[in-house]
Amino acid sequence: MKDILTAPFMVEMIRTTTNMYNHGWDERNGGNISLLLDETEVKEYLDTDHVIRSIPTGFSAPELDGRYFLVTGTGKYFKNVQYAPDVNLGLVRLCDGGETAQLLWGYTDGGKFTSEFPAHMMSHVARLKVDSANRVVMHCHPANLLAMTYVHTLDEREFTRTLWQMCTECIVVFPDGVNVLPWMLCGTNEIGEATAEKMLTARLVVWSLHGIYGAGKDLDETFGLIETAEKAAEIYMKIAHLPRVNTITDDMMHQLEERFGVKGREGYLD
Ligand code: 2HA
Ligand code: ZN
Repeated sequence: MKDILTAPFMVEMIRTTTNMYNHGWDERNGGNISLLLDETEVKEYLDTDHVIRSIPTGFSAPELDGRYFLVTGTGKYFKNVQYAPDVNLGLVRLCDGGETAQLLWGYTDGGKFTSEFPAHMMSHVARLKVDSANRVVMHCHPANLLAMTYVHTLDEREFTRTLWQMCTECIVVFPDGVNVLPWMLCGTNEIGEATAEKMLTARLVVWSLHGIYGAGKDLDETFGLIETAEKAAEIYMKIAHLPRVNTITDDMMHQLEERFGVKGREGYLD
């Protein structure tokens, strides 16, 4: 059996949580990540018959029965993942229709998965319906996106259009735009269901006055997605209070669509 700390998925998870912390997106215990793994890759590192303990999830997700996830722990700091991955991360397999998570590795201090586990698992179900290559759900608290939800309308079309106008490449990176949830109590099945519903039409879901969710095929791509939206929000927060002299017009965005072979969300461009 190979050392799980050398597994590419583990190395990438450690690098990503560290990088996110260094970006200031994950203060204290802020943020969480879940990464869907293939059973064959897990079996290279773990005896999958050896269940350390079983943890009730509090929701059902029959679509994910038997699936493996590497997940950040509740109350744990992204800052510390690199120093003690086995305490701050856990590898679980869902069973009983998603109602139980079998711990196969990690959470060695007796901990468990993130409080946002419902939002993560329900979002995986939603994204897998529209993109079978989806593997990652990522949540964090980037300052400018968060700030923007205090001063910008939460209308999804308007929010998306503003972000697209802030950097030329935005419409290319997230042509499906950004969906927006109003403030809701975090850590609940309700916000999980609402997030998953929004994930059916976009890979980015803003939680107003809280943070953002991103989804993608790997950690690098999902990080880059949030990074791009956050950069756009940063530009917005720099210019929102100033007279706008120039902007990226809808005509320019149509040129980008053609050049890069993408299609902006239906009805979002004039
Ligand atoms: O657990 O970000 O939304 C930390 C969070 C909860
Ligand atoms: Zn959060």
